Amino acid sequence: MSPALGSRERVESVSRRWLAVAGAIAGAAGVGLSQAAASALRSEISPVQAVASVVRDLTPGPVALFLIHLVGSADKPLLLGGTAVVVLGVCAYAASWMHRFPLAPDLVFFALAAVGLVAVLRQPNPDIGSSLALMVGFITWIVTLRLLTAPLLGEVPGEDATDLRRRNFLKRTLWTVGGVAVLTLAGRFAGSGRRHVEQARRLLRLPVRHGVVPVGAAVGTPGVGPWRTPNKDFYIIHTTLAPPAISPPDWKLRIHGMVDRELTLTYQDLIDRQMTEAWITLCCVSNEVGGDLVGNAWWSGVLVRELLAEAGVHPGADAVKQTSQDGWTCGTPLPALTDGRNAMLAVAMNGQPLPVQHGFPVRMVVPGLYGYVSATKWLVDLEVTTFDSFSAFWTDRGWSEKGPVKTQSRIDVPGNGDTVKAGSVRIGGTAWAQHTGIEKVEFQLDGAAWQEADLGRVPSADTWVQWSGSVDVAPGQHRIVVRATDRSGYTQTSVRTDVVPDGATGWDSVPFDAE
Ligand SMILES: Nc1nc2c(c(=O)[nH]1)N[C@H]1C(S)=C(S)[C@@H](COP(=O)(O)O)O[C@H]1N2
Ligand SMILES: [Mo]
Repeated sequence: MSPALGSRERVESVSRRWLAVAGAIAGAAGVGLSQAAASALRSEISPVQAVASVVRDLTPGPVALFLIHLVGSADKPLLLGGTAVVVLGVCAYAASWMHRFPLAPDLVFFALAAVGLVAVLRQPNPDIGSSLALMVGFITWIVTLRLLTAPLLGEVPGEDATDLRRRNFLKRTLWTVGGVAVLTLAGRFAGSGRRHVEQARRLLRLPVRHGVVPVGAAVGTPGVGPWRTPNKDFYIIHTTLAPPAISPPDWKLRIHGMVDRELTLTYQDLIDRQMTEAWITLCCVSNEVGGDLVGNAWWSGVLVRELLAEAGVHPGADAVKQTSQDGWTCGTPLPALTDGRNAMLAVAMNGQPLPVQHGFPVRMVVPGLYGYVSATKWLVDLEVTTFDSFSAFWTDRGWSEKGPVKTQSRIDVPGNGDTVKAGSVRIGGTAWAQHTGIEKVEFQLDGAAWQEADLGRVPSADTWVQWSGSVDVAPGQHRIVVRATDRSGYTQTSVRTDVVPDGATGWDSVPFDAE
C-alpha cells in the first residue's frame, strides 16, 4: 500500500477488494443455483448454456466453424466455463462500486438476466424451466450480495471494526457456500429427467441383432483400430450444448411437404415395422486427412424409402429437409433416400438402443453422405421439398449444399513420429468410399514405387476397409504415404484441400524412425 494514501482511501481500497470478492461469490451462487434449478425443472437448457450458445453463434466465421464443429471434445466446457467466468467477473466488478453506487450491482444483475432471457427465448424450444431458472439466479444474486456485503458496508463501531467486518463476512460466505452446495445437490437429485430417459433406454428391448463382424474384415495388424467401432468410442459431433432427452413415448416423427399423405409415426409404429440391419461407416465432413471423425457400426432401423413411398412423394421434389428436436437442420438429396441404398431411421447402434449422444431415440443414417447432410440425431421432422426453397444449419455457415463422402485413406500404424525396430515393419490402416467401395489401397515408402496393400474383406461398399502391408526399413528416418482407389476408378490425388466446404482431400503421410 502506498504511504501517500490517506487512511480513508486505504479503508476504501481494502473494502473495494472485499466487495469484489462478495460480488464474485454472489455471482457464483446465482449461476450455481440457476443451473440447479434448470436441472430440477428438467429444462432442456440452462441459462448459462443458453448464453454460451449465443456467444458461440456470435463468434466470427472461421473460429466458430472450428469451435462448433468439434463439440465432441473440449470446446463445450471451455465455452461454458468461459461464459461463467465472464459473468462472475462482471458481478465482481459491479459489486466493487457498491460503496459509492449501492444500486450498481442490481442494475448489472438485471442487465445480465435480460441477456440470459433473450438467450433462453431464442432457443428453438424455449421452455418455461429455463426462464424460471433464470429468475432463481437473479434473485439469488441480489439476496446473496446484500447478505454478504452487509457486514462490509454497515456501521461497526470500535477499534477493531475491520477485523469484525471480515469475520462476519467470512462467516456469511461459508454459510452461502454451504447453502448453495446443498441446494445444488437437491437440484441434481430432483433433475432426473435425463436419468429417466437413460433408464427408459436401458430397459428397452428392441427386435435387433448385435451384428457379427464378418470373417476377414479385420486385418489383425496391431495398432489398426477395431473394424467395428464400439459405441463408447464412436466420434460425437453436434451443435447443441444439451443433447435432448426424449423418452420413446414422447417421440413423434412428422413426414410432410410435397407428399400425397402426411405421416406421423410414433416410436412404437417404427419398431413394429420391418427392421433393416446393416454395417455402415459414418464420417464427418470435418475429418482432416488422417483424422478420426469416422466410425463403423451395425445399425438397425426402418428404410426411409418405404416411409416415403407410403407418404407418396410428388414429382419435382429433390430434397428432404430434416429437423432435429434441438432445432438443427440438414438437407438430404432425395435420390439418396430412395435409390435402394440402406438409408434408414436408425433405432439401434451395434445392437444397443441408440446412445443419447448419438441421437436417441431415432436418427437418420445414409450410406455415402457426410453426417452434416444426412445423419440427423434426435430426428423429429422430415419435409419433402426442393433445395431451392430452404437452407440448412451448415449450408448457412459456408458448407456445401451437397455432401457426398470423398474417398479417403488413413495410416494407423506406424503412428506419427513412432520409433520402430529396423527390418520388416508391419503397417496398416483404413480406407473408405461409402456406397462406392474401395478397389485398392497402395502405400509408398520414402517416395519409392507404390505397393499394393492387402485388404480386409467387407460385406458391402458401405463400410470402411482395413488395409495392411509390410516394408523393410534401415535405421533412420522414413515416411509412409497412402492412397486409395475406389470402385468408380478414382484414385486419391495428393492435392490437399481444407475440410470447408465439402470435405478434405489429399494423401495421409506419416513420418517415423527406425533404429
Ligand atoms: N441434431 C443433430 N444431428 C446431427 C448433428 C448436429 O449437430 N445436430 N451433426 C451431424 C454431423 S456434422 C455428423 S458428422 C453426425 C455425427 O454423428 P455422431 O455424433 O453420432 O458420430 O451427426 C450429424 N447429426
Ligand atoms: Mo460432421
